[in-house]
Amino acid sequence: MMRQFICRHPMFGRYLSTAGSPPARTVLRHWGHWYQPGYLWSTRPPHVQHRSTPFSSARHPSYNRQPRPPGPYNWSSWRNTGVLPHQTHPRQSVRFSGDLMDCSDREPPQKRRKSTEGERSPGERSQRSPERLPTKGTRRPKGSPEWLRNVTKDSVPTGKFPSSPKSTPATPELTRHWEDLSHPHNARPSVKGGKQKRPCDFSVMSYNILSQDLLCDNAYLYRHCNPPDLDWQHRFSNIIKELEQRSADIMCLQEVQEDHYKEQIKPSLESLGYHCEFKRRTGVKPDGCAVVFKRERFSLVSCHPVEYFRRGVPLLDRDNVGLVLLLRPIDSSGSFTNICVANTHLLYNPRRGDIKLAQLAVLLAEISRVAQLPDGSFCPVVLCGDFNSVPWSPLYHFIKESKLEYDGLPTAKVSGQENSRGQRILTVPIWPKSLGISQKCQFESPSKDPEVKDLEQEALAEIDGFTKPSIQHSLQLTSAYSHYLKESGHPEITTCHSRTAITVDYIFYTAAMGDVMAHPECSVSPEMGLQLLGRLALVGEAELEKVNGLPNQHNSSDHLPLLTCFRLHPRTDN
Ligand code: KL2
Repeated sequence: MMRQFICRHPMFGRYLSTAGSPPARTVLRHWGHWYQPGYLWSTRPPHVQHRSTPFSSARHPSYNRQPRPPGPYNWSSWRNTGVLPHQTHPRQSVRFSGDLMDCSDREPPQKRRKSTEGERSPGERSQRSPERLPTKGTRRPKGSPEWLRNVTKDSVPTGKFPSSPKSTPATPELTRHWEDLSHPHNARPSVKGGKQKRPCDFSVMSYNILSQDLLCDNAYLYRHCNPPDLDWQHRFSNIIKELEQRSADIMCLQEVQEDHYKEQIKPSLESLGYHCEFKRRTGVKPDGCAVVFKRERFSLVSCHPVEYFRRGVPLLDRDNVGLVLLLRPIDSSGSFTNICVANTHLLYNPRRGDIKLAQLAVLLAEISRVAQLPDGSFCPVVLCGDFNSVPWSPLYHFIKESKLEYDGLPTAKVSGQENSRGQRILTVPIWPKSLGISQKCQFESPSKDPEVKDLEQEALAEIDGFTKPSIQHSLQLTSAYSHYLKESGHPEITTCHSRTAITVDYIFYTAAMGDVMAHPECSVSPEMGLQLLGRLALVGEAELEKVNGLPNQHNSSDHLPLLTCFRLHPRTDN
C-alpha cells in the first residue's frame, strides 16, 4: 500500500523512501506553490479561494481512477495516509503554516546538494552555477522565459497557503504540424534502363522523457505545474500514448529511469512491436538512454553502450552515457546499407563545456568505429540526443562543421546555455593523449613496444594534432531542424521549464547529396546518405506560453519530441 503510494506520487516518494528523510515540512514544501491555469502568466497572483480543495478532479479524468493523494494543504489528511506521523511531531505541525509560506526559490540545503550529484567532481564543489542556487536576485539564465517571471515567492500572498481552484479549465493542446520537405530534389534518382527499386523510408524520434527521479531532484523547476500533471502514472500514460501515436520506426529516448524502463516502458514498447536497448548511466542516478526500433523494419547488427566515465581522466569523471546501434533495414533484396543510430544525453553543467566536448569525442569515436566500412567510408549515421548545448554554440558548430578551433575558448561558452561566468579556458591539447582518442575523434591503438614509446608518442602527437588548437571528426553531419520557425522566424524550443526555454535536442544525420539540409559541397551518394522527407514542426515560446509551459496536462516532459522522416536509396550494385 505504502509502496504503491510512493510510486504514484512523485513529489513525496523520493523523500519518503530514503533513509534519513527530511522532516515533513520539507515534503510538504513541494506543494507549497500556487497553480492556476490562465493565471500563471498573468501579472497578478490569483485570488486565493477554495483552500480545502487541493486540485480539481474535473481537470484530470484519468486521475480519478488513481487513489487520491491527501489534500496537500490539509494536515489531517496527511496523517490519515499513515505515511508521515513517525517522521513528525507536534512542533513541526505547528510550524507547518509559517514554513510553507516561504515559497522562495531556495531549495533545502540537503536537496541542493543532491540535485547536483553526478554533475560536479569533488574538486568543484565550491564553484556553484547560478542554475544550481536559484536564489532571489540571481540573474536569469539566457533563454529563461519572460512569461514565467511571475512565478516567484512574491506572487504568493504572504501568510496564506497557496491554494488551487475547485475547478480549472483544461489546458489547451499544443498543435504541431507536419513539415513536408520532399521537394523534387529529394525525389528518387532515375535509374537508366532498369527497374527502380523502392527506397527505404523510415522515421526517427528523439525525446527526453524527463526521469521522475530528476523531476524530484529539481522540483523547483516545475513549480508552475499543476501537481497531478507531475505524477508518474499520469506522465507515463501520456508519454506512451504519444509514442504509440507518432509510431516512429526508431526512437532515441533520454532520461529513461531504469525501474520505469524495466517495469513499464520496455514491456509496453515490446507489445507495440519494438526491440528495445537501454544503457543506464554510471554512478547513482537511475536514468539512461534507450534506443528502440520496430522489429518489422530493422534487425540489430550490433549494440554498443558508451560510458563517458574514465578513471584517471579528470575530464571524463561524469556519469553520462551514450548508446550506438548498427541496424540493418529489413528488405528481401538486401539492397540497403546498414545505418548507425546513436543516442546520448550530455552533461548538463553549463560551465563545463570542456567535459561536454570530451564526452562528445568519445561518442564520435565509437560511432566512427561502428559505422566505418571496409573502404574507410561510413554508412549513414543518425545521431540523436539531448546535447545540453544550444544551436550555433561552439559544440553545435563542431558537430556540423566537423572542426573546432578551441584555443582560448572559455569552457562556459562551449554550450551557449547561459551567460555563466567561469574561469576555465580551453588549452592545447583539449584532452590528454592517454585517453586513446585522437584529435580527429578516432580511437588510437596504443604502441606495444616500450622502447620506442617516447619517441613515437612525440611523433604521433605531432601527427595526430595534439599540438594543434583544433579538433576534428570525420562524420558529415547536419541537423534535421533549422532552429528557427518557418512562419515567424522565432527560435524553436525543445525544452522548457520555469528557468529555460531553448533548443538542446537534435537529430543529426548524414545528408545525401541534394538533400534539403545538405551542405552545398556534400558529395555523399543517395545510397550512403539520407534525404530528409519531413519533420514534425517544433514550436516557439509563444505557443508554449499558451499551454502553461512544460510539462503540462498533455505534454508530459519538459522536452518536446523531435520527429523526422528519412529516405535511404537502394545500392545500385545490387
Ligand atoms: O537540461 V536537461 O535537465 O537536458 O533537460 O539535463 C539535465 C538537466 C538532467 C540530467 O543531469 O537533469 C537536469 N539545474 C537544472 N537542471 C538540472 C540540474 C540543475 N542544477 N541538474 C540536473 N538537471
